Amino acid sequence: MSKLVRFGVSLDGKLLQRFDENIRRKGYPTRSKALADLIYNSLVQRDRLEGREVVGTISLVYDHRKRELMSRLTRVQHQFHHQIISSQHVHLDRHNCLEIIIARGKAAEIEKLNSRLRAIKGVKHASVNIATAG
Ligand code: NI
Repeated sequence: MSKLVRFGVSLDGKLLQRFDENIRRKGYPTRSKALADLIYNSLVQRDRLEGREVVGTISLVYDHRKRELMSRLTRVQHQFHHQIISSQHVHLDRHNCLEIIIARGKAAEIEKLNSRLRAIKGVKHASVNIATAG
């Protein structure tokens, strides 16, 4: 962590009001923390466009009884074996499973992996979270 720098921001009053409401809803302790997150996320977004190396997690929820779902999931993951570092499987209840996949590589590739997994019939939820190390 580098040192904190203070700077002034001029903002439309209405916009600031909406920003503050949003901060309250999301439970941020301060405006500074919320602003830092916004800036960070927009930079991550830019890195994504620049095709830099990132790490990401993909969360999936599915019903394991769905026909061929397990073999399809495995097939897609093997196609992305260069990107996938690790995965964890949790049996949520009698039929539903949660799978967390950790991947590293170009953001576009990780997004593509997520899309391919999401497209498999029987996958109820799929979300991707991208982060950079620097
Ligand atoms: Ni399971």
